[in-house]
Parts: sequence; C-alpha cells; structure tokens
Amino acid sequence: MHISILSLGLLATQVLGHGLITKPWPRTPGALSLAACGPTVTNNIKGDNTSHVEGLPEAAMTDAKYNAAECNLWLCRGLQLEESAKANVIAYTPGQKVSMSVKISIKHHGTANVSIISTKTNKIIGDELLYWDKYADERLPAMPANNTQFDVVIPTTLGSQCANAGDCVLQWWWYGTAARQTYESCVDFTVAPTMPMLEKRFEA
Ligand SMILES: [Cu+2]
Repeated sequence: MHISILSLGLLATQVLGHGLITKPWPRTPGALSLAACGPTVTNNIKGDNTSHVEGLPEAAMTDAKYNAAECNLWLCRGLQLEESAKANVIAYTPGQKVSMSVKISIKHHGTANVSIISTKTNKIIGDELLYWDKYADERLPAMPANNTQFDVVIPTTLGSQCANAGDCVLQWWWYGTAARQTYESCVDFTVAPTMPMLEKRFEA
C-alpha cells in the first residue's frame, strides 16, 4: 500500500484509538464540522473516527480556520449536526428502549456513561442513563458484553427540552483513567413534548 509523507505525519501525531457508537448512527464529520473546526481537526477525525479528544485542541490551535466556540471540541469532538443528517435524526418517544452498540478498538480501563446532553450548555439533562464504574478494562481476559452492547431508556421527564433536532444528543462518554484519554460519540434525536408540558404551555 502506498503511504504518503502526509499520512505518515498524521499517523505519527495521533494515537490510534479507540471507540465510537456504531448503533444508532452517530454524528460524522461534514461541511459544518469543517467550517467550525477547520481541516486539521476534521481530517484527524476522518483519519481515525474513534480518536480521543485530548489530541485535538493542540492540533486545532495551529489551524487558522479553527473556531473554539463554534467547534466546541468537548461536545461530540466538535462534530456538528450536518444539514445532510437532519433527515436522519431519530424521533424517540418518552420511555422508549434504545439498543446501542459501541466499537472499542483499544481498551483503557476507566469509567463511562451514556447520557442526554443539552447542546446549548454541554451539560447532562437529569441523571446519567447508564454508568459503568469499571469500563473497557484491558486487564480482564475478555471485555464484558455490556461494555459494547446495552440498552438505555429515554426519560419521560424531558418535557420540550429535546423537541428540536440539534437541541440534545445521546452521548456515550468514556474516560480511560491511566491513559488520560476521553472518547465521545453522539447520536442526534428528538423527543416530542409530553402532554403535560403542552397543557402547561396552553395555560400560560
Ligand atoms: Cu490510548
């Protein structure tokens, strides 16, 4: 296989690794990510779609097209809800069970969670949906099945907070404690406002 000097450079600067959501479909790089984060970050993620966050800010700084506030690397690694992806945003119902799959290419023991994040604040809404206090432990002979295949339940208490595409993401977040590496992967979804919220709105 032909490897150019450029791709060797990319390989040298990024630690290949280590995880992302494979089901439901996660955010992927596109035109909006490129506009917000610049080509350095975008090409890093295109080159390794499981890469960790920590290497990205350093790479981004050298890129004149990088806009820290718009890119927001600590939310979905700067990946944006692309125009072309809006038609694929999943509409969930409160209480719906969602089966998720994660691909982990290199293990680093740490903790992980799956949560609903408000994209405006980059904060968890309510409680974490799932939490692992021991995750992706390379010292175990085999990875526990629930590290990569699990279900979450969409809360019934979201009200209208996730009514519009882009308001919220379902985020898988993993921190390798010894490796000091963070992995984030996001699913775009909406939840229609629940009836009590609608009634309140009509009363107001
Ligand atoms: Cu690593």
